[in-house]
Amino acid sequence: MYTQALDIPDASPSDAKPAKLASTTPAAHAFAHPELQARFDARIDADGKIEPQDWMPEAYRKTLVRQISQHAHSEIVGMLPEGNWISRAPSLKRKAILLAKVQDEGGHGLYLYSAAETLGTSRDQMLEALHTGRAKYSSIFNYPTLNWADVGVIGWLVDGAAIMNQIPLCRCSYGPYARAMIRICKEESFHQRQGFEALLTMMGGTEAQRQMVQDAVNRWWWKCLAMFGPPDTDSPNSAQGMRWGIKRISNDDLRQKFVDATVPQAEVLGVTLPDPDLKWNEARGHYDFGAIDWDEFWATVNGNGPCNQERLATRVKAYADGAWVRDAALAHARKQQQRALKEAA
Ligand code: FAQ
Repeated sequence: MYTQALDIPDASPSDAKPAKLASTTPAAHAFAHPELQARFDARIDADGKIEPQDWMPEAYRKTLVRQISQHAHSEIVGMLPEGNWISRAPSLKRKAILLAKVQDEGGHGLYLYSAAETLGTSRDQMLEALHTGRAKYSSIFNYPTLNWADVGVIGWLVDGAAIMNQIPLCRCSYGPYARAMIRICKEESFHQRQGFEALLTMMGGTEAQRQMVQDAVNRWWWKCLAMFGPPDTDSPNSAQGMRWGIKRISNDDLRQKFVDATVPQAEVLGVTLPDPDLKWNEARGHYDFGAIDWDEFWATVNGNGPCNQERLATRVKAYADGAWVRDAALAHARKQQQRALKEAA
């Protein structure tokens, strides 16, 4: 269903582009390592990969740690809204699918923390930033899942938006992140399809079930459009991220691709997307859509969404409750190491 090519669109659907592409690196750093900088720039310009052992500008490293750790946190916090429904799934089949999906999200978080660790930041540092509210995670996971249809809609729309954003990341210039994304995207594709299929089943059911789906779509649609991040004109990180080959397609272009791909799917389902301004624009060759409430988005990103406190508190408690597992694993590793040393002596 989501088979977008890994290419950059030649014609931009949006008028607003990230302003001027910034230079690759802060001048002072380039001055300190001119040869290394030149080699790095050449590799980026040739669309090559940067690996952990390669020299890289500190700003590139910092940007990657920021983005990859936020992405990892999103996957881990993203387990919570759907995890809430595992014990209440309507059938054994739906429960098994949901269990697998939520476990996948946990796995994605772990691949991503590992990718970020290759940049020299420890998992403890990243988790500390999350638990103290310094690190961001996706706005979308701060909304409640009120009924079973929300689980289907998260698969269809949230995973659908995530795939649209993540397929281009498979070509990210940083090797470990790009490689992690390939596997993640394959799994996200299953997540999206199972959500669509669950909704299709409900839409073929009773009037009450159809209303549940429509209600869930009404509540999630605009939040999913905001997930792609602020408009290109208000996106401070985009220009540099694109220059470095970390981001490949801008926030607005991805949002537009998502709308264009999703409208026909909504027609197949028989649901109405809650936007009176949504209509095909023949001249642009894209759907026009209404204005996103960016005040609500920023309030949520800044900690004031409906579930921010609950989500963070749940993660902090899970981390504290898991302390004995980490202690036991460390004690076991120490014992193994001592045994190996004794045997070698
Ligand atoms: N929520 O200058 P930009 C998933 C922040 S995974 C919160 O445009 P950038 C799977 C942004 O960080 C979903 N904050 O930033 C799943 C920046 O703040 P900073 C997560 C947001 O980095 C499905 C500021 O706004 N996916 O769903 C959001 O160039 C179902 C200015 O923004 C990823 O993380 C937001 N929505 O572009 C799991 C993908 N948008 O850091 C469970 C990787 C923007 O300067 C169930 N990340 N901000 O303090 C990316 O592609 C990029 O980082 C963007 C933002 C596109 C998210």
